[in-house]
Amino acid sequence: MAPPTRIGLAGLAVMGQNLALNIAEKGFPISVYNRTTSKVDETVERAKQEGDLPVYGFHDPESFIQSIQKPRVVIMLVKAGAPVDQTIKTLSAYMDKGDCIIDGGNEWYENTERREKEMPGLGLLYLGMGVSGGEEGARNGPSLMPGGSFEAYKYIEDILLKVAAQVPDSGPCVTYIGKGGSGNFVKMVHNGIEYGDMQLIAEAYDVLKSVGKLSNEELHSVFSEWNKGELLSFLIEITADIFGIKDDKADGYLVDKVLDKTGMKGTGKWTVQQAADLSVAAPTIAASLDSRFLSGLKEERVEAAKVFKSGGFGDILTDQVVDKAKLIDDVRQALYASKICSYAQGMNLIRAKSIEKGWDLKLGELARIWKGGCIIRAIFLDRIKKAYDRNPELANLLVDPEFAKEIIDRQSAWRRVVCLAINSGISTPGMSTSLAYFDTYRRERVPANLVQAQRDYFGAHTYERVDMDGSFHTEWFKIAKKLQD
Ligand code: NBP
Repeated sequence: MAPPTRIGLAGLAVMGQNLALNIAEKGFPISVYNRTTSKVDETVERAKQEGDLPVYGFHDPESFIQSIQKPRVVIMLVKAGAPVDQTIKTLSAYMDKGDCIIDGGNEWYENTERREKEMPGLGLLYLGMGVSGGEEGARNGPSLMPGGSFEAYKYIEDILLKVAAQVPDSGPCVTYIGKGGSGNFVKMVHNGIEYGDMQLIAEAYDVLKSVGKLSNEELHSVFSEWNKGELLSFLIEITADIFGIKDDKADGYLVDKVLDKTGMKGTGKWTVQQAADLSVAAPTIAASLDSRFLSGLKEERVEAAKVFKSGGFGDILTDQVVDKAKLIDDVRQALYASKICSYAQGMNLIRAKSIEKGWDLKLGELARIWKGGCIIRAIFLDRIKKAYDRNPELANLLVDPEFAKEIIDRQSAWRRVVCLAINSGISTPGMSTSLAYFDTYRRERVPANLVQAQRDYFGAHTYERVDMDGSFHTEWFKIAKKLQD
């Protein structure tokens, strides 16, 4: 079949190439283009190899655009930021009124909103669409988070419904997210939650390995077992796999040879910055970001370890005998309870932004489209969806009756793990701060009264009282001085 094709895709690196093949495989002929033309030929060759898929390659932007049926839709999958602006400029020169551009990258949501505002000047429609699931998801079914022009969404809805991951009982992992940059914002928070999940899993590993002295073989079987229950998820599954993989360059397991330095591309940092801007507490996600920063100080940590070792301060502070089976069960429960806190924070951040921007986002629907395709896919998301179905106005996942019960049932194990880690000198910032989040949120009275009194003392910031309405100020200093005299 010759063009016109149904859709175009520009940007054929890992994500673009795989998404293009996925779209073609679902029966939609697709035109493809990339700045460096060798990637175009590579994609067309792959399409041939993978079953003669209807992928048509173009080396110049004009013939690429002309090959697509009108109104034209082009998905861009290029590096976020300036490359997106440059690609829009290149492609829009040949596009007509009513055509649509979709940015599928991890873009900062305000960039999407700026571009969306510029589009009417060009007569074009615009969508910012989060795509999650990495290379494998893009090829076989990602979770898609399109936001922006609803008209544009409706035009390609049939494609997205087929291309997205399909989850039995809950359908394709795509929904129209909302207006403006909401698709990118939701994808950003998804990534922040992903940071939290990965950190909590890493802490579970550290406690089991460093305190419980579990071998890689034991860790492999523990995580495989966990993946059959409430923790069933993509990240637990790949973690189990990692513990089973031997080094192909030397003796032992590969995981022990990987340098303990975590990279990052920015979406976790944006999530934490947004949480601060919106005054939403997201300590689990922030702890995972801080842990990545600290992991990057490898050389400093090596020196610090020497300083403390020479002072008689070993890596593990206690050498207590632990009951392995009990420890494994406790860590499982601590991981699950911490995860509830992390998701509660992410969801509250999305809700706060939705209110600020008037996006009217449906939190339960987001949990549904994250059930397949994406990195945080997990059986757990079904419970979150049900919690928001029960009460769309739920103030916090922690107070959903089912989650509240789950936390109460697990809190003793959770406290034991955090205490054991602290006493052993093993840092569990994600689990510890999740517990602190829970313990702060569930308490009727917290020591903020003292902080407010201090603020009024030195800055006359005033305070409210528990027993009468109004705003009060006390001359604390004068009274204290009188008492001293
Ligand atoms: P990259 O983010 O590595 O970007 C490479 C692509 O951008 C290539 O096609 C490259 O063209 C193009 N590009 C660049 Br760089 N500068 C350009 C410019 N000035 N003009 C035109 N094209 C330009 O690709 P990726 O890893 O496939 O990711 C694509 C998007 O999807 C990103 O926003 C990423 O954050 C997001 N994402 C990635 C993943 C993942 O797992 N990798 C997952 C989810 C989302 P060239 O070939 O000519 O250099």
